[in-house]
Amino acid sequence: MNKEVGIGMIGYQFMGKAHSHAYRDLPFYFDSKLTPVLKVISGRNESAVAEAAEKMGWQSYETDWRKVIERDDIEIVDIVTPNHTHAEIAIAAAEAGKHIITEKPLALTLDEAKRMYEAVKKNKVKHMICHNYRFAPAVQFAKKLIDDGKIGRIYHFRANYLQDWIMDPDFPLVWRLKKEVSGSGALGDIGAHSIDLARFLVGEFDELVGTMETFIKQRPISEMSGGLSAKADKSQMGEVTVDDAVAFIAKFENGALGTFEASRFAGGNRNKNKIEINGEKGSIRWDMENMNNLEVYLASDEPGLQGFRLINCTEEIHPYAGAYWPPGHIIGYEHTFIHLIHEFLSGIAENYQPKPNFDDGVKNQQVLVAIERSTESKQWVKVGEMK
Ligand code: SOE
Repeated sequence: MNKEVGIGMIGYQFMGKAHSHAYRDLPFYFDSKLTPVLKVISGRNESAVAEAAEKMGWQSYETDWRKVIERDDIEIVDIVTPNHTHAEIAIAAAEAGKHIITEKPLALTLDEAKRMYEAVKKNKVKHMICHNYRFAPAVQFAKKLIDDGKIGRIYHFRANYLQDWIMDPDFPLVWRLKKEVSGSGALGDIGAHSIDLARFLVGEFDELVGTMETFIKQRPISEMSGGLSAKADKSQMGEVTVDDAVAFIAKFENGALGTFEASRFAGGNRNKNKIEINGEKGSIRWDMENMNNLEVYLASDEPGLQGFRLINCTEEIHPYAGAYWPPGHIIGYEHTFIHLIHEFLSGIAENYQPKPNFDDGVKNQQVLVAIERSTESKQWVKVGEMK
């Protein structure tokens, strides 16, 4: 029988659901040497958090996150709250000796992100940031192909992360549209995922130039937390203080060239998280909306048969896939979180520091800051110089 590990989750909405599901399903498919126990979930709205606790299978709930961190039976604190709360909660959790998993982006500012990283290092706890898309079997397999030299030297990394959920001008001013709560808009919310995929598959950023745009500058003020098709009464309007879209080009330390676009104004694209890599020996394409598939082109294929082949990454040989069903039986979005949490629990059980972690969160945040600086200055910016 595996040792049990007590989980305390702060927050309970969209990501709370994704993480709760992952803890519950994980032991069914993977042996992480630790069995997660959903001890306590917290949120400020008592009736809503009580309902979430009941529905998602948590043993208890709290309305003050500090009570979660004080509990001796909690070894892991999972932070799924809006971005402006990550630093305070994570630093308090680290000081209480808890292992920590945090939603992305790591923090509101680079300074906060660095303080979070210092706190986890000082208190010797394990930490992860929830860039779940790297855990799709097809993305992990792409990484293996690159590491095995199948693609050769990488020339291009191309990413579009496109959504359209705020295109309606009547969509309310939710927290993701307020800089003081979210840090940035499309940039940190979805662009950060593309940046993570780039760092995972290609390497570190050297320099970049970019620009950001806010198309709808005023929106109705509303108490709504912001369901995807929310509409609000327009009697009171407030300012949108984040970007709606961002585009940038980058050079990587290894000489590859990157082109990136992240937008919440790309009509018809619900969650189009797409990448393409072109190297000296081949190319790779992946798209989250068909997440089990990887398109691979190998220049070594015989003439006449060259082109992108479609690989359904559901075979035993594809990372994580063998834990589920026979080949061809696909998995989905929620499974990327299971894989990430499996990696986290394995890191704790086997005493290694899993990735992506707070160090990756800081490096990702440096790229976010560089894009903001470049937008202001209209100049190329060195990512490593961001303080
Ligand atoms: C909303 O844009 C959102 O839920 C992001 O916050 C997530 O990180 C992304 O995976 C899906 O879209």
